[in-house]
Amino acid sequence: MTESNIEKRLKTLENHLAEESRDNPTLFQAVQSFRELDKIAYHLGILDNEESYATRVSWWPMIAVLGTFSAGKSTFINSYLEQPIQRTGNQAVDDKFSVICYTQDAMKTLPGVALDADPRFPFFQISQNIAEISATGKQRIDAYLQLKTCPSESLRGKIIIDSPGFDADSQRASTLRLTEHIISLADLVLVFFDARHPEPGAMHDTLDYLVTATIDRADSNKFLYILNQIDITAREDNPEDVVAAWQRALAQAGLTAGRFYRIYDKKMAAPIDDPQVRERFERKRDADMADIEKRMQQVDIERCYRIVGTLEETAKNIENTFIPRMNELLQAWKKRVIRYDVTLFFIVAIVLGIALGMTGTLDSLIGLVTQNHIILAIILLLFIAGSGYIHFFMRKLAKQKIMDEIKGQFSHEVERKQYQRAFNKNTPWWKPLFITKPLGWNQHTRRQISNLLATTNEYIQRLNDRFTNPSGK
Ligand SMILES: Nc1nc2c(ncn2[C@@H]2O[C@H](COP(=O)(O)OP(=O)(O)OP(=O)(O)O)[C@@H](O)[C@H]2O)c(=O)[nH]1
Ligand SMILES: [Mg+2]
Repeated sequence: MTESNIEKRLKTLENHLAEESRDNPTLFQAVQSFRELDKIAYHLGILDNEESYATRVSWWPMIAVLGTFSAGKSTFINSYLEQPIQRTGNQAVDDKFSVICYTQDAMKTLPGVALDADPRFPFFQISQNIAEISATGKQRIDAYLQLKTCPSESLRGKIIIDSPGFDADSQRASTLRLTEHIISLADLVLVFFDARHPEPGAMHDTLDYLVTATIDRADSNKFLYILNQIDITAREDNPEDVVAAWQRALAQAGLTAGRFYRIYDKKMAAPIDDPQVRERFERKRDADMADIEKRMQQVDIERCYRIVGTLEETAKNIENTFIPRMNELLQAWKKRVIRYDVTLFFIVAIVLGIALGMTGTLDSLIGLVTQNHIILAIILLLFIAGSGYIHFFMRKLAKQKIMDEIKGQFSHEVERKQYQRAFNKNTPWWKPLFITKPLGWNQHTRRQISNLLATTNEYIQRLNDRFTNPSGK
């Protein structure tokens, strides 16, 4: 038997998780739980055999690094990873987005299409979405994206995206769309500004785009605004003026408090002569850097909880939402079929009665069938066959009606599809009308779900032990 695509994807996912998080097996085990849930869903008709709940969660949190030209985005990433993975320089260096992910092996750069060929999920999805948003199709992915692998410990459990310098005025539409897309996928967005830039007020459009547009989002909490290269300002008579000008510009763009950091790269920094100034700069830098790194560490922890949370929610949803909803749909279908059947039965009876009565053939017909039992049998057979035909036709008609209703009721495509598929599975010709309990839903499946929920609790406990360490070990 050849292995299905979904099986291949799940195996690659498992391998990658095993390689990356040997000391944290919870996520690897979560894949097994997703597999169990898949089986239940196949049974109930919620999922197609080529689908898996595991492909609907993002397994690696994405940290996107955005910002203006030469703000030091790539330098920051290199220093975070302690590897010279990204080129840096004072001219605009990057013209592509680099998706950087963990490997045990050597550093490697692959073209954007590799994202498509690589079944490790997040890229798989990203590339699919990028193909959707860039009208020119998949070939063009190479022009915007590259994949880099890097054996840095700090990269375990996350993906970092380095982006080309941002300038709202000159940015190509496709890059803007890609930026937007990456922002929406990312779990944490670091927005870099360059303290060397003398006039932040002049960057109106860029600030609009990077600050104003992000501040009111529901997920605005995931944005950190970073003023980089502030070592340069140490040379000014009044270093605070530069920061103040930036703060004003950002406030004008809508950022009033918090999440505004000031850092510089220790290695790249110009030496600061005045020991007092140096001490002050270093202290601020270290404190802010620690905050930023903590948030980067946090996304790894958050994703563990998020994934286990999704598992739990999906399992609960089957029992608490899907089953009752399916039951309602089957009830509605039953009622509709009965209504159609009864209506048509009466129409036929009345029409026949009138026809027979008017033509006066009713009496002779009754006479005929009471004498000749063969004719009686034929008429009865015809009646049964006719009603049967009509009944099955009505079942189909009612099914179509309910299918249309499903279409109207579920605006979310994934949800709509699963109800349509399951409803279809639940209305085969042989299924008695009065059984409105969804097929495949029984004591056994119910127990499976409650076992799964117990397992997710164990996962959460284990994550708590690992990350919060309440026992003080
Ligand atoms: N003084 C100083 N220079 C820095 C700092 N960070 C980066 N640089 C220098 O600034 C220049 C630009 O850095 P990059 O990391 O290439 O900037 P980038 O944001 O990736 O630039 P693009 O990818 O071209 O948009 C390089 O020459 C770096 O050496 C810093 O904190 N202080
Ligand atoms: Mg760069």
